[in-house]
Amino acid sequence: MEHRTFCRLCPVLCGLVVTTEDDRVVSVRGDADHPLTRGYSCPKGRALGALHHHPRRLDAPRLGDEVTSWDALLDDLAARLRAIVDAHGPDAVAVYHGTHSWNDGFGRMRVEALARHLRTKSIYSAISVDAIARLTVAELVSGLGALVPAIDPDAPALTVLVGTNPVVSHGHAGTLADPVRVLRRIAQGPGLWVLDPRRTETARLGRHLAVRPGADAAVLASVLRELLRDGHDPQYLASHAHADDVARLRAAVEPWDVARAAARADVDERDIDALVDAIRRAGRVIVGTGTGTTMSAEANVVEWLAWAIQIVTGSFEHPQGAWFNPGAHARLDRRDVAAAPAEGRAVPGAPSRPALPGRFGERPCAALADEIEAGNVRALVVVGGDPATALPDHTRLAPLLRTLEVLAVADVVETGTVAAATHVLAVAGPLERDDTNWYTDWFASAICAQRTDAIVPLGADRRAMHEVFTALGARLGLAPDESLLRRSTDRVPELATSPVHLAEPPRVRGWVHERVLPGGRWRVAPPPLVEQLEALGERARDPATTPLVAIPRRAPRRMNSTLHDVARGDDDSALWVHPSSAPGVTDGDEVELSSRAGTIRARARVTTDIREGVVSVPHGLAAQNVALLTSTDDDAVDPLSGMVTQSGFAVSLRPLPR
Ligand SMILES: Nc1nc2c(c(=O)[nH]1)N[C@H]1C(S)=C(S)[C@@H](COP(=O)(O)OP(=O)(O)OC[C@H]3O[C@@H](n4cnc5c(=O)[nH]c(N)nc54)[C@H](O)[C@@H]3O)O[C@H]1N2
Ligand SMILES: Nc1nc2c(c(=O)[nH]1)N[C@H]1C(S)=C(S)[C@@H](COP(=O)(O)OP(=O)(O)OC[C@H]3O[C@@H](n4cnc5c(=O)[nH]c(N)nc54)[C@H](O)[C@@H]3O)O[C@H]1N2
Ligand code: SF4
Ligand SMILES: [Mo]
Repeated sequence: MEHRTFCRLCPVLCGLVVTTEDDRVVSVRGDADHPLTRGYSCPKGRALGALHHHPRRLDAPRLGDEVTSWDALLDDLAARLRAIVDAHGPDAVAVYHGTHSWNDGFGRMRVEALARHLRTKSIYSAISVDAIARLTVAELVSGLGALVPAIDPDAPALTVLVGTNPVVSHGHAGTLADPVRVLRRIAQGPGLWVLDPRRTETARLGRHLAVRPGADAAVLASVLRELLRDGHDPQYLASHAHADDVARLRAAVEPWDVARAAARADVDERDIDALVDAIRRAGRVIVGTGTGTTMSAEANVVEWLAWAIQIVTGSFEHPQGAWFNPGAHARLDRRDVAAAPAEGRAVPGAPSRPALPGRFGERPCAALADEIEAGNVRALVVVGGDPATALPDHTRLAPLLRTLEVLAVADVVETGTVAAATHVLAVAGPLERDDTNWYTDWFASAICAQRTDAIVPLGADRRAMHEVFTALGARLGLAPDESLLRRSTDRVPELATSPVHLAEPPRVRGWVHERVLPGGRWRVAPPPLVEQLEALGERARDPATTPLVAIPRRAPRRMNSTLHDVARGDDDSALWVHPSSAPGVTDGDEVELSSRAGTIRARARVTTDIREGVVSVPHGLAAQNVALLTSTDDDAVDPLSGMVTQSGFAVSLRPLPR
């Protein structure tokens, strides 16, 4: 039997054809008739069958290690949560949304409804260890944190990528199907520039600047400084920014001349000059960032400067610039959006770390260990995430997870977090559930709503996540929601007759200028970001003086920790290091990498594809868990966003005896 569905491993949302024999998935391939992705798929999506039949698939609900019935599990869980709320208040029950929380549309709707019903403010998600700089800057500059600037694959434009490797990742915020084809077209046409300490698959397609980590802001500031002299669009700026903001922006980047930026980034001045010239010639530009920058200590500043370059050149929503996906379900382009005040909407993050902000209805993951230690969080409900692998300060957090009165984990396979769980919720995987891209439509490369039916029957004693949380909610006084599975068809009526609705036109431009920007103007120089740029200039620790820093990277055949152990998923665990930064280490040697927080062991890949002074560490592995190296100390957390530094932190490397 052949079934059509869409992939729920990442927000590219590829259309797939899944072939089954009885209840076995025998093959998964791209769907050539799918209007959004036209046959494209990647090795992760094609491994969905391997995930479904994973040797350590969760088959049944468990109380700790004891298999039980769903009724017994949910009765016990509900009683414990109720008791904790009664004794300690609702914030003692925390929820952590991981990657596959967003990807299970109906499931997440029910989890959110339950969290609202309980009135807990202890909401955590991977956003605060991934991309919070992006939302923070979007909110400060535009008034709307949900804005995601994206490449239009059908309208190639001059593109500068900073700290992102879309050939592997398919993009960080705005995503790309078939990235090699799209990026090659950009490189051969208007031009592709890639700033990355590593010569990545993406860097090979365009012009590569092997910048030193921690110096992206300097490079972008110098580019902006030059463009503000010659290369911006004065008419656009006069009508879409406040003159005093533009003056402050000019003053903020003034100290960053090209020579200073080049020295800090350890790149040739002529390369920066050439980049400026390319932007001047094209007139408009897309500057896309990624986790290489959102995880760095300068994340907010980089993000802001990337936006500012696009604003001063009048590029946003221009046919040769980035567009903003209004969401296929929300269609923000069809309503009025209330902009956040200029200072944003931060609230105190968590009682034990009051200096860290809470943003967008969430508390920062950086505070989670402290919250557990302080007894503020006593129950943690983990939804589609693996905090034991993904969250920082593993050395402290992992033992604390085991002290929780309740650790309820909704997952599909055994993980480090499941091993510590008191309540294991064996939920449906992507092929076993009805679904909608309700939460991930923002990131697709076009305005596209999708729904799918389950295409294989629920195996063993698993339950769909929305049913599990509906049943748990019922025990805690939350009424079921009969309209749940109709929500996407109610919002997008076309989905009632077709599983994919690609909007016409598939991309809209102009709605942010018309509906979002207060008075039609960008706030191009938010004071907290100007201050952070100033501090960067004064920072005592110049990146040049740190001999070795660690930077993150993604692997082609797994999705963070998912698929690391099936379908050739574990093929990318090596630490990339330049020969001059690893004296005495030969390619393939076992090495030890240490930070002030901890140590991991891995194989070294000694290569000139990475610049000196940098070691590239994969994310998502349990054996080489990079979270052992990260810290949540105050100096490792950004005070404006609550983001933990996971890129560009100091490490040392030593060979292990052969
Ligand atoms: N040091 C360091 N830390 C990092 C990063 C880094 O690069 N370096 N990266 C950060 C980033 S960008 C992110 S997004 C986070 C990721 O943080 P998490 O989302 O917590 O981690 P994942 O590894 O994506 O965990 C996903 C979990 O979902 C489960 N799963 C898979 N499919 C399904 C499903 O259909 N339903 C359910 N319920 N569960 C499912 C998987 O088995 C896995 O346990 O980690 C962050 N942490
Ligand atoms: N195949 C695959 N795809 C994925 C994932 C996966 O695990 N596997 N994870 C998904 C998730 S959760 C996310 S968040 C996205 C992330 O998507 P991306 O942000 O594109 O992630 P990466 O592919 O790791 O690319 C980050 C790049 O930044 C570079 N870098 C590191 N530090 C710095 C720095 O200081 N400056 C500069 N200029 N560059 C730096 C790294 O060398 C790396 O090449 O990918 C998603 N897609
Ligand atoms: S690119 Fe993303 S959506 Fe497409 S097949 Fe790969 S994991 Fe699935
Ligand atoms: Mo992520």
